[in-house]
Amino acid sequence: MGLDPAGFRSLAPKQLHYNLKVEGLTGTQAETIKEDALSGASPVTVAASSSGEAVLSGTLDALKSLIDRLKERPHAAPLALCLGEALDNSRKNEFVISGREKDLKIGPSTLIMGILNVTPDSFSDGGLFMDKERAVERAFEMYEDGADWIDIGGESTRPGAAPVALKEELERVVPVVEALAGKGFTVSIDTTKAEVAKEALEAGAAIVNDISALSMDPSMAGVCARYGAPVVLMHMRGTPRTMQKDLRYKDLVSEVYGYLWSRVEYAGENGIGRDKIILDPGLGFGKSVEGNLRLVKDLKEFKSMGLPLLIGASRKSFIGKTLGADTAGRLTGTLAVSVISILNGAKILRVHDVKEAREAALVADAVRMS
Ligand code: PT1
Repeated sequence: MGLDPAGFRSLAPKQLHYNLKVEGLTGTQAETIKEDALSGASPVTVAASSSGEAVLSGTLDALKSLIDRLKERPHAAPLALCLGEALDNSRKNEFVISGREKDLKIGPSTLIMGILNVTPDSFSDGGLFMDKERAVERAFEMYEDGADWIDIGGESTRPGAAPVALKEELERVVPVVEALAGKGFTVSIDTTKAEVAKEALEAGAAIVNDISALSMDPSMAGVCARYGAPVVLMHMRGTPRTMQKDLRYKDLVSEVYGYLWSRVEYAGENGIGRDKIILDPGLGFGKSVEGNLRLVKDLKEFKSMGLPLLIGASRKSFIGKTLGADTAGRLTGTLAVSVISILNGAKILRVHDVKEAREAALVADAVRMS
C-alpha cells in the first residue's frame, strides 16, 4: 500500500495476535488479571480456570500494556516479567550457545545434525559403522552433504531397545569421538551415562545429547557443568524399553513443556546455565502417532522458553505408520516433518539423510525469511 515504514512499525504490534497460556497462577494473580481485563484498560480476553490456568488473548500491543500494568502490582510483578519474556522469546530466531571452546551460533538458518550410530543393532545403519575407519568415512560423507554437527551414539534408544553396559558403550563411542573431534568435526555425544559423557568430552566432544535430560544418571549434570558442555535436554516418559506401553497424557504439549522447563531449572541448579541449553520434545519417545504429530504442529509453543529447539524425526515409526511405510520408505515423510518443524521454530534437525535434509532446510529457511 506504499505505507510509510515508520507507520508500519507502529501498526504491526496492533495487528499481531497472541494467545498466552499460563499455568500455576495464584488466586490473587488470577483475580488481578481478570480485574484488569474487565476494566477495559486494554482489549485482552482472559479465560481462567479454578485450577490456576488462564489463557490471555490479545494483540501484542494490548498484551504489552497489560504486562506494564501488572508490573506495578506487587503480587503480579513476577508474572508480568514471565509474560513479557514469553512474548519476546516467541519471536526470537537467533541464539548463541556458549560452547567449550567457542560460541555456537544457532539460527536464523537451520543446522543439520548428522546421525552416526555405532551400535550393532542400529535400525538404520545395521551396524555398518562399527569400526573407526568406516565411522570417519561416513562422517566426512555427511559433512560433504552439509552436516554442521555429527551426533555419535553407542546405545540404541529405539522403542523396546535394551540398555548397553558402560564398558561396551565406552568401547564403541570413545575412539570414534576422538577420531572425529581430532579431524575438526563438531561432535555431540548421544548418551545418558555420565562416564560416557565424561570420556567423550575428554576425547573432544563439544556437546552432550542426553535423551533423559540429565535424569538417568545423577552424575550427568555435574560432568556437563565441570566441562562447560552445552547439553540437549530431551523429553521422554519412561525408558526406551518401556516408553511405548502407555501413551496417554492429560495434555501432551503442556506436559512436555512443563517437563522440559523443570529440567532447565534442574540444570541451572547444577551449574548449567540457560546459555548452554538446547531443547527437544523427543519425537517417538513415549508418544502415540497422534501425539508426535501434535508436537510437530504445536512446536511453536515451545519457543516461549527462549531456547533453541531440536527435532529428531528421522525415519521414525510415527512417520512410517502415517504412510504405511517401512524404514526405507520414510525419507519424504521425514522431510515433510522437517519443513513443518522449521516453519514452527526448530533450529536443529537430527537426521540420517543429511543431503536431503540440508536441501529441504535451505528452501524452508528461504521461505521463512522471505
Ligand atoms: C531425538 C533422538 C535422539 N532420537 C535427540 N536424541 C534418537 N536429542 C536418538 C521410532 O519410533 O529425537 N532427539 N537420540 C532415536 N530414537 C528413536 C525413537 C528412534 C523412536 C526411532 C523411534 O521409530
